This record gives sequence, C-alpha cells and structure tokens, in this order.
Amino acid sequence: MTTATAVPDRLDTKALRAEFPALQQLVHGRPLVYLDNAASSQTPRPVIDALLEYYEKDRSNVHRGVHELSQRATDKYESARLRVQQFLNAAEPEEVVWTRGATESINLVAASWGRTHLGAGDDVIISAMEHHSNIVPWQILCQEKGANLRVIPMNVAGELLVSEYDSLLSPRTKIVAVTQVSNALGTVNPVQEIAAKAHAVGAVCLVDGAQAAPHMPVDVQALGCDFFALSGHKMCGPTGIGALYARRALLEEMPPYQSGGDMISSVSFEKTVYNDLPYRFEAGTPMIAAAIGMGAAVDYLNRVGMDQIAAYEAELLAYGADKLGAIQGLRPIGTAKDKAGVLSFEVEGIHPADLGTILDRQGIALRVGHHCAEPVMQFYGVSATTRASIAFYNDREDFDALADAIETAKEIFA
Ligand code: C6P
Repeated sequence: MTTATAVPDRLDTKALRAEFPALQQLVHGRPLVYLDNAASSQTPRPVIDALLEYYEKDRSNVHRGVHELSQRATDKYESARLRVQQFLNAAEPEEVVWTRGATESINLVAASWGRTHLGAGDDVIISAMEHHSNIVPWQILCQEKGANLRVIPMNVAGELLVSEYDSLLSPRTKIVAVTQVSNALGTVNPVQEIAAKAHAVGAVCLVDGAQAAPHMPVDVQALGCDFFALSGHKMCGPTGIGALYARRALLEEMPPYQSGGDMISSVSFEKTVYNDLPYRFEAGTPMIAAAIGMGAAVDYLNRVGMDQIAAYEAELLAYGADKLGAIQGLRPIGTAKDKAGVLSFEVEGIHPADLGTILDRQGIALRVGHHCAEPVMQFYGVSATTRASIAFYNDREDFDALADAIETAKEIFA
C-alpha cells in the first residue's frame, strides 16, 4: 500500500453519496459514517427504482408466461445476466448462473463439480485466509469423499506464501479454491498466478470474488479461473442475489445442484431431460426482482467506473491506514503490500465488541467479530477484530470521524 498524503477527488463522493438514501440519515443523532461495506454495501437510487419498477409494473414469473408482464420480466431478468457477463468479461451469458450469493455459488461447485470429480486421497487446496463459505463446503466434501483439505499458509502481514503453495500442488490436486481479496485482512491475492499453477497440475481453480468484484475491474478470462463467485449485496445490489461464473465446458458436464422448476426441459415418470445452460442450475422460480436489481447495480458501478473506483479506494485506504496507524495502542491486523477495501485492527485495552458499541453511539457503523474467518483470528491469536471496510462513496472525513471516535473510546476506557 502506498502512503497517501491526499486523496485526489477523482470521484465526486458527495454527489455519489446523495444517490444513496440510507446514507442520508442520522444515527444516534449523528450523520451516519458507513464503514461496513464488506458485510453489505448500500443501495443507490437506480437500483431501488429498478426493484420498484418490477414490483409496480412487471411483477410476474419468468420463462413461463406468454403474457406481456412475463415477457417484460423475462427480458429484464436475462438482460441483467448479460450485464453481469460483460462486467466479468465472461465469454458467454450461459456461463453466468444466478445464485443467492457467493456462499451458494461455492456450495454449487462443491456439490456438483466436487462430488463428481473428487475421490479418496485427492487434494483440495484452499488458503489460510478464507471466509467460512470457502472452507466448510470443501471440508464437508473432503469428509464425504475421503479427500484431503490442504491449506496455503500466510505470513504475519497476511500474504500467502506462494512457495508453500508450490509444494502443496501435485497430481492429486483436483481443485484450488482461494479468495481474491480477504474479507478479514483486505489482502489481494495473486489469483492469476494461483490459477495458472493449479492448471499446470491438471486442477481447476475457483476464485471467491465476493470482496474483489466491488473494488476492482474483474476479467475472469484474464484471471484464467474456472469458477468465480460473487455476491450482489456487496456491490450495491439487492440482498439474496449473486452469481457463479463457470467455464462452459465445466458446466456442460456438471450434474444439477438442485432440481425442479426452471432446470427441467421435460419430465415423465420414466425420465427427466434437463434444461439448457445456465437454467439447468437455476431450479425453481428464481430471485427475479433481485436479479433485475443486480443488473441495475452493475450499470451503476460501470457508470462510476471500476478503474476509477479501484484508484480512488487505493488512495483512500492508504489515507485510512495512516490515520488509524497514528493512534497510540492501535494494532493493524493485515498489513499486506497489496490490499483492497478493508482495514482490520485492535485497540489495546478495549474489546472489539465494546469498541463497536461505542463507535455505533457516535454514528459509525463497522463490523466487530471474527468476520466469518475464524482461522484468520486463530492465526493472529485474537478472538475478534474491529474492521473498517470502504466503498467508493466513503471519504477522508469518514476516517477522520473514526479516528476521533476511537480516541473518545480510549478516554472512556482509560
Ligand atoms: N462476508 C463479511 O462481513 P454471502 O454471505 O454469500 O453473500 O458471502 C459470503 C462471503 C464469501 N466470501 C467472502 C470473501 C466474503 O467476505 C463473504 C461474506 C461478509 O465479511 C459477511 S460474513
């Protein structure tokens, strides 16, 4: 991370913020400082409008009706998929499967691809900084199949030890599943290199992009990954929607994950013929409104510009790291050279739960706890951290307010 003395106003954050109704409120009588974007970002007006329009005008089911409303809903639902395809630079829309979020995307791969490709004695490689959603599905799969879960270790800065990864790889490796950006530390991992090395031993690579997609341009073809998981609610979209990118060749040979409804082409009591891609993996009535809202969210992010977001946030994060780093007794947790979105820390003498409560009383929303990444906490020997996580609508004043509020908390606990 570079040290910034000033964050250039390449983004008009004041104007952007005005488009997010939830950011306009007072919390405990103070203007809201929202620094919990890694848990869930806020929703801009165009996304809310897209949801309203569906409910007020187009509300009906998709792929089922010949009537006007169903046609409109289906067009919007599929057009949202196209926008996600373009956002990720996937080769075709059939490679984008709607899910409820990154967790469901990873479970889909573990249950469908994993169950058919993994056998006793095979290896699944994950990393030391995974979210529980990219640990537990593989643990369950390995237990079921008699396979081994291997873990790429990290150093104290929170950077993966790529040379250790090299020594874990072998012809037994079937899948490597790693996060692009750690939700607990903010580390940006070299996933392009990790994917290439996985391929060199004949394995496939899943990238958990939940914390990457909101902060930087993503090009799944350039990354060379086989699967990419993301969550809509972390990128200005509605809750309950996400996507799985999967290479067509892999999807073609994967068995259904769930069954019924939209994943069917024809059914008799003797035989069921599955639908084409990607519907084969979208059983039942999907999250129609949320998918349409997700399309609007992608449009919104494109309008702001992912390159601009990445550049602006890099400098804002450096400002925040300097600001918090100047507080006596504050220990940053996760000091990787390449970081995005997240600053985790602990403050001497104050439990994160107490700190979070005091900050909340001052209108500052952030997350305290293990961040669903308990192995990361175990590595650092802490039960919890305090985590400030940014979006493009945050600015320097947010970190100034956070630093002042931490000083107030220190006085209370002095
Ligand atoms: N992390 C956080 O506060 P879902 O819940 O399916 O949308 O996303 C799961 C997930 C998967 N991978 C990573 C790297 C994540 O950060 C998350 C969600 C939130 O850090 C909620 S626990």
